[in-house]
Amino acid sequence: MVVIGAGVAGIATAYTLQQAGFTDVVVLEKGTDVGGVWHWNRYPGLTCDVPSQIYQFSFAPKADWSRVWATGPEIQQYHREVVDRFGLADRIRLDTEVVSAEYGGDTWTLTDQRGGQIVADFVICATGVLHNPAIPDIPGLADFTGPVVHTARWDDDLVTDGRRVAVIGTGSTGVQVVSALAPGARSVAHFVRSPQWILWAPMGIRQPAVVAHLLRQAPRVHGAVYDGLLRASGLLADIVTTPSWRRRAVQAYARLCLRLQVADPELRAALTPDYQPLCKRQVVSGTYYAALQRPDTELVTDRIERVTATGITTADGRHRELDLIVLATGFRTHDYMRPMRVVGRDGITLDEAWANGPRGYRMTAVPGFPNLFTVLGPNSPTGSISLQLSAELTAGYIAAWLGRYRRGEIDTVEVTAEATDRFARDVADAMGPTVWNTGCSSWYRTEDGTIDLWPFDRTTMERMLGRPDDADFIVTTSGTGRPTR
Ligand code: N01
Repeated sequence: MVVIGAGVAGIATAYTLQQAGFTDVVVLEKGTDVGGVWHWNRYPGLTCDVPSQIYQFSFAPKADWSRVWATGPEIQQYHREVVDRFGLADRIRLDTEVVSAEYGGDTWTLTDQRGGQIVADFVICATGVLHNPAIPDIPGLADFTGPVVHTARWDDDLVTDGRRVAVIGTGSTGVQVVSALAPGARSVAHFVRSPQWILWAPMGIRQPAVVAHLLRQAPRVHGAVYDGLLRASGLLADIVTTPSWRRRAVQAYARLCLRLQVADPELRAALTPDYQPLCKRQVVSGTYYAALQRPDTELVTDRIERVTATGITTADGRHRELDLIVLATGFRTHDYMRPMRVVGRDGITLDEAWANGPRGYRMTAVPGFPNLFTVLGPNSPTGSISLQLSAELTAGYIAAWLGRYRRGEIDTVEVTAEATDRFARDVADAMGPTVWNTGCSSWYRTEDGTIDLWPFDRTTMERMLGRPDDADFIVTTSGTGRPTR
């Protein structure tokens, strides 16, 4: 069987399958390293805005994070260590991009970028969400004579100190990169189309050495800390999914952060979003508002009209001379395993199946695509539940199907369209009262307007992924126990 992707989802899957006794597993990864987003994102200021003691695999607790919110490089190092520690490296083929996956005769044939082929009984797409950079269609962008870099493809040789830098976009990434570049750059112009609410948190705080010592000495305490944080994230799920005083309190805090940190009424007005806090993926920062108020940093809310050879012209006719343009413009978040060409049963392509947006059953199965599963697939950007836990639960669910295959109980398994539609209806109903549905544009929305998130709590996720629900699947069987490919 083949797992595509060696990021958070792929590592969780490889580990889970190994624990379940599957030895014939190959992980194909297009990057030159494991880690997924943590390999591809190397922009200055990269920090995880989820506390590290929960941003980790349940099976690989790390006691000695250097900071409460770890930096990108430390998280990436953690992924390498996990892969080594659990002996997963031998299964992973780096620099191997799957360009097509085609189903026929009960098997999948995968082709990589060099034309190499591999045949598999099962394919598990752990290809990520924040994966394909979104490059904005701004007139003249190609004419700029200086460097133009997307944050997810940062060039380590890029010099920013002493330069006039433009940063376009104000999601979690734009806010981090502006904060990091402002102190060294000659100037930073932050081009913001829609301002974001920003929750203040002391993101640079160190994790005291004594904590690491304690957690190492007492693994049970470490486990209790992890469980406690999981429970605390349940509170976050409640806040985003259910209107209540708790949601209003967090929203009031977001407004307070702006009021307390930005004194100038004009700047504050320009930074005030026209939608509710928490509606978009919430940005957390302890440094952004301060960075923006430096004399050499500027907020630009006028629409970008065009990029010229030497800078950016805005709709008010002003032209700013620049040395470097940073695109913090996010990702094509609904691509999932695309641009890989995926061809399922009866020649149906994933593009055809998803013509109206990505659609999957319980984040993991797609009608028309037998013996194919996704980990962190549609509806999996949870917005509130640990991604690692979501990936581990999904991998366990898939392992249950694979176990049935190994025992000869099934040959093929495919989710029904009816079950997938029912799941989509349940998701849509549950989305109603969520904060994501209160009127903002965000990367959570698909082209047809649905919200591609998980609107349920963790208990529901655990129940839905607890064990396969046969009634929702079509299985075929010839009844022969077999080794797997
Ligand atoms: O991307 P985004 P991101 N002209 O899509 C703007 C995770 N993450 O990379 O809102 C001008 O949020 C766009 O403007 P608008 C986290 O889940 C995690 O920042 O469309 N502007 C928006 O401001 C996060 O949510 C960490 O009007 C244009 C921005 O670009 C996710 O990654 C750290 C434009 C895109 O924001 C994505 O965040 C970093 C255009 N043509 C990221 N096109 C952690 O700490 C787009 N924009 C874990």
